[in-house]
Amino acid sequence: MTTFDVAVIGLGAMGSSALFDLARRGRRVIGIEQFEPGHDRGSSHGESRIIRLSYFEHPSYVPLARRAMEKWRDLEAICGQTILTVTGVLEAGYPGCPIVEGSLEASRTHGLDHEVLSAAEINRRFPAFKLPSHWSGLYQPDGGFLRPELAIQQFVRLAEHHGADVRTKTRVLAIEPLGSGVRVKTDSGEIEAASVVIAAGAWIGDFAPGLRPNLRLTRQVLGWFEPLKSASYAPDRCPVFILESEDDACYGFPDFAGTGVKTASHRRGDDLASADDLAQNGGADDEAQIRRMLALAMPDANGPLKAMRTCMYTRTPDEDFVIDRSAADPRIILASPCSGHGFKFASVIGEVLADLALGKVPANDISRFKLDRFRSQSA
Ligand code: PYC
Repeated sequence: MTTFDVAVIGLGAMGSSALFDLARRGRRVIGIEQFEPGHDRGSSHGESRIIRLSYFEHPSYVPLARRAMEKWRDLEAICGQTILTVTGVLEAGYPGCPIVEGSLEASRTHGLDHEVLSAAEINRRFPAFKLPSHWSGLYQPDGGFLRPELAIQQFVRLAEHHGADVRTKTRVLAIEPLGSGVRVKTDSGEIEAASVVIAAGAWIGDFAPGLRPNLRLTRQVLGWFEPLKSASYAPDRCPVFILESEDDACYGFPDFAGTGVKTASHRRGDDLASADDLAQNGGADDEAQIRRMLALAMPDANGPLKAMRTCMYTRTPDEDFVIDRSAADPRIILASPCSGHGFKFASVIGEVLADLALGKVPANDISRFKLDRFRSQSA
């Protein structure tokens, strides 16, 4: 039987990055993926993902975001492709809304570049927006968007270049701790590794049943709309945006690829019983829901529908990530429930996971993501 230093299960955002980091360090590593790298069945597809430094969720994410930014630039330098485009990020909403207040706190705590703007100032400066007059916002110039499918494919390609064994269309059936390592049984054979990183995204509960009660899988619908005034939505005029009304929070991207303005709700999402239940379609109700925010704050983006697609969030009760050793066996590392805001960190989380898998202490503080914050933690 082939033995490895580390087996990485799931080559989505976190797994592909960990695979690359380990392979680059010269480790014998295998990556196992049930579909193909960059597939559209999980949580890491859909053309664009946000990257931002001012982090409304909590200021303690900021050092991780800074390191993620460096690591994305590092990936670009190695692969020669543009993964990260800076457009600035605008967060705006009703007076006192948690997103703007949270970002302001993170900006002040960490001395980040930012501007606080009234609705009138935003509407004047960025013609993409017609925000209600009582709203206000925070603009961070250093944020922008990432290309998720391209990033994952590059991580996997580069990992293979450094000697990683990559098995796609291979389903993991069981993970069994042994005295000498961990056995991974797949539908096409078995391998053994000294440690295992489980980065299976929405499927992680299949391998860590103790974690499952703390996870909620939701179906998220992404919509692309043809802007009525296309010049206002070009990436040099329209920043990435996150907008918070009293009953929803939506995020979106300028029309950088000619595919339309992409918008989706961050708060809403129907529960899914299983990750295998995700259907690749949106319906009239989904479209109407997304259009409500466009009508309220960006009416010139509310043009003909160009596409709708779905993806999944794996939500924890506090919306913070899980990155920790399994309570059942410290050679098993769990990562990837990221509550819909994790992709931007994939570049640094790969480094963190590689450190954990090799028994090192990661340079970044990941104490916020520990399993023991859950009551049911026997993962
Ligand atoms: O990744 O920053 C993010 C994000 C916010 C809302 C949805 N994704």
